Amino acid sequence: MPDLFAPLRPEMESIRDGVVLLAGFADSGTLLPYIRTLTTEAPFRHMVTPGGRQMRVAMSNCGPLGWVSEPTGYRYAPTDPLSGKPWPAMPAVFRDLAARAAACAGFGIFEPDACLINRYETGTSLSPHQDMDEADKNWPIVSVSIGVSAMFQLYGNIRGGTPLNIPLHDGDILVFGGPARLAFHGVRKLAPAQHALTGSRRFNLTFRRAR
Ligand SMILES: O=C(O)CCC(=O)C(=O)O
Repeated sequence: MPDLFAPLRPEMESIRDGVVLLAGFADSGTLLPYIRTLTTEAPFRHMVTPGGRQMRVAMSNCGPLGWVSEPTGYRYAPTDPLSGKPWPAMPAVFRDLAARAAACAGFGIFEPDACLINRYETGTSLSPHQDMDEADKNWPIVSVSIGVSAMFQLYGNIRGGTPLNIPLHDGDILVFGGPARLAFHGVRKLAPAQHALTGSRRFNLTFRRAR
């Protein structure tokens, strides 16, 4: 069933210097079967932070490198610690989507080598954080929203303050880089809602260049 609230045509909005929202840029119907296959190979799991807390967002990865949180710290790993096997390959449609989004948003060529796959259930939030584990911060971050809408919270480059609340809907892509590359950001608790393709869940693909 088509999502009656999805925008008819993608729209580009400059949110602030270095942050661009591409509304309705991605087709979740195309992406979801890949997410299902990838997470059969490398299942979603709740990683543990260096502080010993289990993350509420369930995560997996695809691509040459995967972001991992462990009691010993955060890192990019070529293999899945659960299986010892390489992360599943990044599908060409994922890579192309991320590259097109970055180019459209004005960031030029983007060649991601890591795709973090996030899954949110009702009530799940993501605490404010900076994406700090990548070697070269000149590459942007490309973040794709799928399913139930969420409120993304964008802060400045230092912790705290009042966030800018950005509603993200199915198919939206947020690209941030340049002066906003190290902006703190998080996601508010997912409100109870239903999406035709994901039920009560939200998925997010975060594309990064780690090395
Ligand atoms: O789910 C989102 O929209 C953001 C995800 C995120 O910030 C991250 O994975 O670092």
